[in-house]
Amino acid sequence: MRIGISCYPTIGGSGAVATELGKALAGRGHQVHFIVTDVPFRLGGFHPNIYVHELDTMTYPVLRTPPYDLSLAALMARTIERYDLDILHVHYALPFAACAFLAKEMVPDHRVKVVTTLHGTDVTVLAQDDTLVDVIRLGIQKSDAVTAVSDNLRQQTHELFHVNKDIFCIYNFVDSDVFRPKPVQEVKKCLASPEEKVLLHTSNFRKVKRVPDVIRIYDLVQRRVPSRLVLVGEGPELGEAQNLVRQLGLGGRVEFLGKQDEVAELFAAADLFLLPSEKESFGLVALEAMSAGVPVVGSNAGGIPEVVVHGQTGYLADVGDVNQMAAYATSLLTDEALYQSFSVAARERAIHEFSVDKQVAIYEELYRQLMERE
Ligand code: GMT
Repeated sequence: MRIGISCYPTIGGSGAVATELGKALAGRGHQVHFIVTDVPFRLGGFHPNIYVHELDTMTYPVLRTPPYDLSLAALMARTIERYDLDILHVHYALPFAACAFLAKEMVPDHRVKVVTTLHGTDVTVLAQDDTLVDVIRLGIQKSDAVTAVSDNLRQQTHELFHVNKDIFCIYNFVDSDVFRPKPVQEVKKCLASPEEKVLLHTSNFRKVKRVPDVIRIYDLVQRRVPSRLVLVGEGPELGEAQNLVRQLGLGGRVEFLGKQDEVAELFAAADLFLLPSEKESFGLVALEAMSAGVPVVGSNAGGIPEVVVHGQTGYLADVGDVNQMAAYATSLLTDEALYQSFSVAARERAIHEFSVDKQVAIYEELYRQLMERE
């Protein structure tokens, strides 16, 4: 098949999933065309069967803002025609599904089918903006198929948009050869001393991630467990997080590593992953942690319970209940037998339920069904 993929190429779960999907499809012999504003961050080196079409936006003094969405739609249309795409798979309703709709209108005789994957923020956050609701709904409604990365997101989309359309839940996936428990003593040595545990959190430090809760949980845990907290990522709440660390006197034990491209080694060096988010459609980072054999303690928001099994691969509590989350974390980190059983179960679940092969085959089947449709 010839498949176009559009996504946000910057660091983030949706871009990671879209890029890994493209790589996996190319590895299965499909021709993949990324239609993007930048080379996707997870693309890595050269991959046979992968083409990258980068958007060049026009600037002109009269235009206060470059017509980015329109240029993207035009590039999609051109790529559909030039490479005779069978499928255009866009990740995020906004702006990509709307752009794909426009692109299709530009090539009305072409049989290309549009698949939109909803990743969460497009539905749970952007839909709160009245001015965007109709555009998101249009993109969803006009797609040939719509998927959501969790059942929770699928349901929420129906509740918020009342779209008259089937939405299929296709879970995200993880490469368990990349995210795997490894003897990463070198990395671990840089993060903590041998007797200390490492608690990890990675995110884009937006409010929905509740990074202050991560720090408060750690503050309670470190009173009983010799440990360090490692924070990876950057975003609007970074300053507040740094202030809180200072206020709580945790300066020497909390490490802010900033944005990191290669996180697999950090996951492998961690003992526990914290994800106390207010909203989370899936929680790809939780899956990556589990794949590395790292149990997760977090909130039961959104799709997280579909990934992390409470009491088996981690523990979940209500959003904001830092005392409960800290108690769970402490119990895992102080009971070696319990910890080992969670670690093994976490990796097994990642391998069996969320493998690349399993989930990518589901996307391929969806593409095939659409191509057979007139
Ligand atoms: O979590 C974010 O803020 C980033 C966001 C994105 O657009 O990349 O992540 C969303 O998509 C990921 C991949 O499907 C999911 O794992 C995240 O749960 C989801 N984030 C939210 O729903 C807040």
